Amino acid sequence: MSIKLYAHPFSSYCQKVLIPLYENATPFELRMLGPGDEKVAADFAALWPLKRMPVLVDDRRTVVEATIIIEHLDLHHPGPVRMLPADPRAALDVRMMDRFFDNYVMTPMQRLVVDSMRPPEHRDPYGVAEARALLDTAYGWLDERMAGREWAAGDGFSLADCAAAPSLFYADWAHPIGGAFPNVRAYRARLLARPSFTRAVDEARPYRPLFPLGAPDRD
Ligand SMILES: N[C@@H](CCC(=O)N[C@@H](CS)C(=O)NCC(=O)O)C(=O)O
Repeated sequence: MSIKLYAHPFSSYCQKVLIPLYENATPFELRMLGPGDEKVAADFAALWPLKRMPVLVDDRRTVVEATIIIEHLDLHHPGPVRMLPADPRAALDVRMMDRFFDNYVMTPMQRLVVDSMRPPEHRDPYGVAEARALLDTAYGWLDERMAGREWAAGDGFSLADCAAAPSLFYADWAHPIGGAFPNVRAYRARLLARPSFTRAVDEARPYRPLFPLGAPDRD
């Protein structure tokens, strides 16, 4: 099998890449990154010393960064569900929304999670408050954007929705999307009902006790 994915099912950025793989039933081999497999961990560190997952190896090419992995799959292993529209102008809107979800939803969500894992004397309440404020602003902007829309960009499911699904999934756990943002809540529910993401969420279910802030009893 030519595609190998170094990943863990509970990781948000790994789920981002699992979604298009499942959408298109693309065959791949999962190199599971978890405690206990020193060989996989060593291979991963050698491939990408920054040690951020996912990492994809396609024959001899190593591809890092979830967005670029999805672009790589769309280019080299296209399936029936294209993640980038053929029209470059439409693709730009998809990429813009992909950046929105990574920078303004995933990043502050991760900041909340990482802060909760620090020893108490190294916690950063100011940074946590900043992250919560950024999430509220992002939810507000997205709520207006999603009014009357099914997916984040264009007419169909895309890279932007791959970024949205895990970021909104975990952001809602870390900093709940309140009733003031009904379009964001409805969009998150649509993403959860998408079979590719349902599958990713189900495969990650056994790891929920690992969520440092405590996983809520839902979803
Ligand atoms: N910019 C990277 C971010 C990847 C990332 O942050 N991955 C997390 C898991 S969701 C990770 O590897 N964390 C391990 C660490 O921080 O040491 C991408 O888009 O792929």
